[in-house]
Amino acid sequence: MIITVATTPFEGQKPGTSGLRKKVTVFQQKHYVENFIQSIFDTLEGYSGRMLVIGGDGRHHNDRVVQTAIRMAAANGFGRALVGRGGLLSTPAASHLIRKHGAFGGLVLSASHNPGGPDGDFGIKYNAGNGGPAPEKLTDEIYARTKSIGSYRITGTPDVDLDRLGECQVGSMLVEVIDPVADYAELMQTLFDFDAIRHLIRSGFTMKFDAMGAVTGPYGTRILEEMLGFPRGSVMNGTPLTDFGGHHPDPNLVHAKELVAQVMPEGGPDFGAASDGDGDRNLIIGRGMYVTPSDSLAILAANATLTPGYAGGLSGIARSMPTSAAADRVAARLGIPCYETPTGWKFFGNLLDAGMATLCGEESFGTGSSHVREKDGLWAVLMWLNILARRRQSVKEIVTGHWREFGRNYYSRHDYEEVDAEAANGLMGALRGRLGALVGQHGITLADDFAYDDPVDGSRSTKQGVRLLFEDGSRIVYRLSGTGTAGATLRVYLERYEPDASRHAIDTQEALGRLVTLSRSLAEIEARTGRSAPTVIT
Ligand code: VG1
Ligand code: CO
Repeated sequence: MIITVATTPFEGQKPGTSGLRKKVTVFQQKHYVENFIQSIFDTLEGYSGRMLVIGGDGRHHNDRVVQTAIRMAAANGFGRALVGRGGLLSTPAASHLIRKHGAFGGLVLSASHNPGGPDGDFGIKYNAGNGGPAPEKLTDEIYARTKSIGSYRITGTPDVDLDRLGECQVGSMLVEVIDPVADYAELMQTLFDFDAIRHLIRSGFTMKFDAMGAVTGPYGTRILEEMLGFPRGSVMNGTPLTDFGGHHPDPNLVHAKELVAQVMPEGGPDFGAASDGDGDRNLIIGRGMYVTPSDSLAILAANATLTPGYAGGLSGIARSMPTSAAADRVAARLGIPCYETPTGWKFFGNLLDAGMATLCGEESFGTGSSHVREKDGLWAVLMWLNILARRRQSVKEIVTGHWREFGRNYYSRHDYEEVDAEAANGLMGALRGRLGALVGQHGITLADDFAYDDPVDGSRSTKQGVRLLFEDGSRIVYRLSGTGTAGATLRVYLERYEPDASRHAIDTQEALGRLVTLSRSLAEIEARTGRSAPTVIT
């Protein structure tokens, strides 16, 4: 039943910040998916007879790749495959399943926040036995293998019926199609006080959750509406569609505008939230108050003990380097360490496994904890709901109160999307070449290219973003995206700390105005890319 198919390498099968991401049309080339999956299997050792978790965010091509992955897992000697019904699994749910069942690893099919549909993007990520994204060492090995691959193994078996729960045999591998939501929902109940949230709802508290036509629809509907009792319709865009209903499933103020328009005005619901394509990101808003992801991490950390899962306190906090230092202030107050890692969730894995950090966050709408090894959108929503249920204050009151206590880190990210790749690399190269010369200018006290030494395994990751630190504690950070599929995206991160509560109500872009102007001139953004302004501001 096992067929060995001869193949030749494809160029550019290099995993980026989070897996291999390309246009759907690239993945549709004959052997493209097979080459990459076989390269993953060839790089792993000891999986014979073990379990593989398989699922994705339901975007175009998901169904085909799930079937291919099942056949290849069977042909390569896995003993069992756990597959979400309909081929669906959110990224955090997949992480949980790997951990819960002691699986060898998992394949998560998603291009996350990137657009879907036949002309959109597709992606494949490999998660290891701890439930977390493959570390850099492993993705480097996988990439090396893609360059020399000569054949792959696959069974000649028919498609598995993914819509029917239950077991079936594919070659010598047992396939189990499971409810994608059940285990995850059970885990959430162990972390949060669902009764307290039910009380809050009965007192008249309202919310809207925007699943953006992506994978969190079934998770949000089951947990928020059916289990907690929010009225039907609280979840919007709750049916996963192959093109996300035309949504760009990136939960920020620009792409979640339907939600923002409902929640921000007077008379809107008390709380609004959204998640991305694969369910690992979160957007949190209250009436008249957008919570930046950096602030959200800090506020969750400061209030964590109000929730059952974290009542015993936190061992530490970790944030990606470009994320604001708001969480650092909370960590200092709590007397726990705060770690600064490169961008991408894979860098949190070791800290979580070692019990050194409990909460982690990224400025890119990613927050999570030691409950899984991925960022987790609905987890963040439920943690906010639990805190709101205990504090009985509005989101706005909680956020402004936090600023009064800890000071406010004004924060914004400016993205220059799809710029010419050569120009973008030239810009970064020029900045790197001038690091020494920049110190002393404009109050810059430190200019470097961020490098990270993992405190657990000692590995070093270099070139993780150019940082400019100013004498008043402000920062500008420049890095190129590792998740885009067309040209290059330059991300510029801006941060300024304001301790004075009488200056906490300034518009963010205005508060950061001087830094914004400087960020453009210092890096010669317009001269080098032809862009006088960013395409997305968050
Ligand atoms: C972006 C974010 C990063 C995040 C990554 C994956 O990466 O900046 O913080 O971990 O996306 O998120 P980049 O390299 O484009 O800046 V997800 O939800 O798209 O898997
Ligand atoms: Co995502």
